[in-house]
Amino acid sequence: MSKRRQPADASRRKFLKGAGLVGAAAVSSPVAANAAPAVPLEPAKAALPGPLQTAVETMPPAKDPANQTTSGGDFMTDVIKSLGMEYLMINCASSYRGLHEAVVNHGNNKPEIITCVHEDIAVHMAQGYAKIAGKPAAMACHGVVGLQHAAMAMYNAWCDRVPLIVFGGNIMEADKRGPGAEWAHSAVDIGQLVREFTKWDDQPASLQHFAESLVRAYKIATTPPMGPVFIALDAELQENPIRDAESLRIPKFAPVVAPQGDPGAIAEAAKLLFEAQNPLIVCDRMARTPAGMANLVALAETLQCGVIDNAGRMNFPSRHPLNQSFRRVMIGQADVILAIEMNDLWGTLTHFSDRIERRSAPATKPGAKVITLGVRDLYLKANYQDFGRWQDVDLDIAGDGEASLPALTEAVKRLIDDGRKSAYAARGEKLAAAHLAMVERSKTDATIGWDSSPITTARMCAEVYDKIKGEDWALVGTTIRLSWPHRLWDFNKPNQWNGVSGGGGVGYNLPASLGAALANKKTGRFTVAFGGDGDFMFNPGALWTAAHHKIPMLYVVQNNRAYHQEYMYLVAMAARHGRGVDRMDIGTTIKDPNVDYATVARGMGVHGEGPITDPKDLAPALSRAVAAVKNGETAVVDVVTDPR
Ligand SMILES: Cc1ncc(C[n+]2csc(CCOP(=O)(O)OP(=O)(O)O)c2C)c(N)n1
Ligand SMILES: [Mg+2]
Repeated sequence: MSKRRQPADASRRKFLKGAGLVGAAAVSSPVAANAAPAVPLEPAKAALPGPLQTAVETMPPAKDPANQTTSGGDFMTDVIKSLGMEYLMINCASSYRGLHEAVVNHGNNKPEIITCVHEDIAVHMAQGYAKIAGKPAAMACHGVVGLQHAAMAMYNAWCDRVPLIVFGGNIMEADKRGPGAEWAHSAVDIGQLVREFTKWDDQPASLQHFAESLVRAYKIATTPPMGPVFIALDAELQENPIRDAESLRIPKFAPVVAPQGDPGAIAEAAKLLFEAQNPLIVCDRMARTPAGMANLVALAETLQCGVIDNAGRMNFPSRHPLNQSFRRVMIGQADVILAIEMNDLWGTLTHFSDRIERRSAPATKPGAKVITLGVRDLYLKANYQDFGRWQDVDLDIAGDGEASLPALTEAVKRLIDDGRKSAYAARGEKLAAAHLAMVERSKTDATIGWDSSPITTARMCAEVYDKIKGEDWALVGTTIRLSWPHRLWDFNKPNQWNGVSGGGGVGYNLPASLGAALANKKTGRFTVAFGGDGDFMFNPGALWTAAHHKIPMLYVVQNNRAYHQEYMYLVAMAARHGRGVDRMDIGTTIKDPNVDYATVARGMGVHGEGPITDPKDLAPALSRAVAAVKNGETAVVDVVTDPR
């Protein structure tokens, strides 16, 4: 008999019981070796006194639990694997312990479990991953408490139209719930917590129901407009033996072929664009696959028109001569605007200010025609208002942007004759010159304050680019309003960029970048990201996951020691109210004490550099960090920047 199984000293047991210091199961578990195994209650969980102990001590012995040779979780694992999901991001919890154990043992850790220290990290990782991998990851969380932590990240993914499969453990049958926490963690309708920002949810009541619901959920999540879905996992269903193995069937998944715009409407759009003097393309969450960028380049080159890319995805090469993203003035010059998969069309076509009072005016010129192409409005919900303000349009084509572009390009090509071709070429040359001027201006602007300390964000971005431009790099995160990479770097490949948070929920950048890095790890792509210090402080624990799972990533903390955006809002508010701005750092700064992010990083087991205040120290620190990343590590570089 092992020492661990020695019966506890009777008087000590009595004392501990009396003091209420240990749970009932902990007291009663050291049974004699030859006694029938006790009901395997969870130690110390729900440490309720008195009645529970009586119940435990008088419980009849259970049937030998080892007789169970299958579990519902095994079948669930098989269904998850059948959909090709590679990863399961989790923060472990008893409400889905059946699935967890089955994934590890029955599935041989496939899908691979990614251990996360907060549900917000797990969901954001899955969001960042999906945008690079082009397919969803699964995420599992603990009943209503885990799901409440997951919720804001799910909202970001919802606003970002990113497919995620979120599982939440639940115990549906009240008579099966153990005392204490299992009640507090269960719900009658757990999906209700996140229903307003998921595309679909279900609570399967049988294993076959689970299989059909998961395949349906996967299909719904990955059909444009994409989004997160939620499946409640009943604990009994996961943990109990499979009783009806012969009748269980994994449904066949056939991905939906993305819907294309109606041919008549496409022809009409082509005619409007063909005839326009100054056609303009604006786009946002357009490229879903590597084909997206090439499709957009083909249309823009056919028309020789400008493209304003709001950069929700890697839509258009940054150095393409037709890229006019930093020339918003073009919106006011265009006579026909084609808006593809726009998130906030009104916001893009409108001047808005809230500095004196909230005011707006159209940025378009009177009579300009607006064509929309996309699936954005095919699936909306009422409560959350992320659909943005109403925008008048002239031709509204429902169809996936990326999938509809080739037909539109062909329709334009059919209209173009030689005369038009030369007019288009002249238009393209003017745009190319304007693009070059824009790039040159960016380079000049970037030199302002080059040697100053704190370091300018322009210099930070230029120095980072210098170190990574020879790699097969992907930028997978930037701080709010950090436009220098898109102004200075040469983005020319699909997946070199994957957009932003979607819902503007801070805490996205660090874990989502890590999720993207996980997807990039397979391809050997070098992952780089910038993140604010404020964002970092929401989820620093993501770095532990980076170390534990050996995910390489260069993460540059733009450390302005503030929630600077909010600081600026406060300054504007004080100015508007005619009051002083000298106390605006109250509640908006992260100093006194300053956070040492490199030390935090090292504490989590990843490489740390900084804080870097002298710009001359930046290049050597980045070299060391890049070397660490190439060695398979995550490296954090803390750059103390000016507030811009
Ligand atoms: C969950 C959440 N909390 C608060 C905010 C409000 N907010 C918007 S920007 C911002 C500052 C973020 O700080 P940091 O990442 O350092 O970026 P900075 O503004 O300093 O560039 C905050 C707190 C938010 N958008 N989301
Ligand atoms: Mg900041």
